[in-house]
Amino acid sequence: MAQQPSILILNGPNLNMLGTREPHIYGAETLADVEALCRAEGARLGLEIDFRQSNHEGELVTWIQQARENRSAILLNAGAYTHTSVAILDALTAVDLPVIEVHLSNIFRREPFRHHSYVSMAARGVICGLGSHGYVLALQAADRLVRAKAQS
Ligand code: CA2
Repeated sequence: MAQQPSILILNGPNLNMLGTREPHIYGAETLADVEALCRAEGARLGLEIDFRQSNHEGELVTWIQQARENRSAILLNAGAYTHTSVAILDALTAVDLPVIEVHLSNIFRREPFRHHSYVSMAARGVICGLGSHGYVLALQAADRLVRAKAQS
């Protein structure tokens, strides 16, 4: 592979608030801490990391569409849009890249409305309930998928 694979890491609404409230659910780390973890793991694996957050559904859709041009895989914590957004599902389906869905909390131990994920229908795998370490595990999974595809 000539260039480093590039991984788009997208974070949805309210994840910019991490570390300020509800640490018993989401942990005490800020989103900047999660980004630093991802950058460290990306450097270890030889992956370029593009880490973003938006509170706007349409902006997330646009970023997913643009990933087709120059990204190798997408890690997505769509926040509450996980449970509501057909638009994000459609964008993920169309982009034709490996998608790993990540959640900090274990959505299956929470309210019933969090048990259904539209994102899962387009995801190769889902990691939830492991806090920020889930992002690290998801990057390892993306690395494996991308390198296996490059060899095939
Ligand atoms: O567990 C996750 O990662 C979630 O995607 C987080 C979303 C939630 O709607 C999903 O059901 C599960 C919410 C993120 C909001 O994060 C906050 C953190 C601190 C203060 C306020 C919100």
